[in-house]
Amino acid sequence: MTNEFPPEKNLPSGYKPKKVWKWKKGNGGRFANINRPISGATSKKDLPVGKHPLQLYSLATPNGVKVTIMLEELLALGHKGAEYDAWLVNIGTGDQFTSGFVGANPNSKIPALMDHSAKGKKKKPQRVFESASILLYLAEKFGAFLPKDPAARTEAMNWLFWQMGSAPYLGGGFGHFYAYAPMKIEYAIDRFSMEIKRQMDVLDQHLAKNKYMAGKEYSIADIAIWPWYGLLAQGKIYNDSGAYLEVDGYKNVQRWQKLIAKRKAVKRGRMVNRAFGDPTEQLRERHDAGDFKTKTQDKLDALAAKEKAAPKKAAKKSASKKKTVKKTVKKAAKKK
Ligand SMILES: N[C@@H](CCC(=O)N[C@@H](CS)C(=O)NCC(=O)O)C(=O)O
Repeated sequence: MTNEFPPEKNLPSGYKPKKVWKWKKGNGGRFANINRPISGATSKKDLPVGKHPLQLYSLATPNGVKVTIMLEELLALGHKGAEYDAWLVNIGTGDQFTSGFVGANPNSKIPALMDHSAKGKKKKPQRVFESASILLYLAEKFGAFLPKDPAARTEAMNWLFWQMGSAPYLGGGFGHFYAYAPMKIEYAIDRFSMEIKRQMDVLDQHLAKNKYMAGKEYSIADIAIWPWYGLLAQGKIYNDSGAYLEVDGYKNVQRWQKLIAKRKAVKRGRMVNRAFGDPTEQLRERHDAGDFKTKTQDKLDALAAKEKAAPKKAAKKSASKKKTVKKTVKKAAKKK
């Protein structure tokens, strides 16, 4: 490798890549504990299976939210077959490395879907992994959110694949170096800021002429792009990155992101498998449409607190009962 710059300008100063890369555990910033250069399961554990044909194993990161929005949109459209169980996969503690999850996605990344209504020759449920593959699978299964017109359909696919190629620069590139890396590296932050500003401008120019990504129709392209670029435009990811990248200036992206944010299914989808932020917006597991009303984290926490207090109350009651019995016994003894 040729290096035009003096090694003392490297980071750390004097650093030169060795001939062969070696794994140094725990030096990769936030998430270093789950990163490793090998794949496969580290523990044996089956995935839970609920009552619906569609079983989702996920977490409410932008990639996870794409699928929960899609499922909630399908249900809102009246597709009862899209009812699903959503199980929480805690990627911080390594749930993605269990044998069950690796069976659903050998790449060990959320989201992963198992369709128990589509058993193949081996009578096994169909696994679907990679968020765009899941969106396309569901769009084709239910005949929804993918334009019928061939030109518009191709445009939806163009933008769906654009998202899959572009978002890693936002998450793994900009987001990582701006928010998660163990030190701030000007070169890396500049490189990825430039690319993300370019991507936002691509979207902005396209959305100046189109209501939605594929034209007139809301589609899986919007569902894939919004959780990344819509949330970036809202300033909701990577600390204060919205101000840093001056996202308010992308007027057409702002118009589009607001239009999508208003959708009921988008609001619901964002809550599913969410285990962080405001407890009223966290539905860590979803097994029924009614769960949005009764199983958000604030409600579960209140119930747990009540249950915790209940035995104490009961113990207090029985203690005071014992005291009264003792007093009565003493009184009775005195009378004697
Ligand atoms: N290209 C994949 C990316 C999925 C992905 O990166 N998932 C992250 C969370 S957003 C993950 O599961 N990370 C866990 C890990 O890397 O071990 C998709 O779109 O489904």
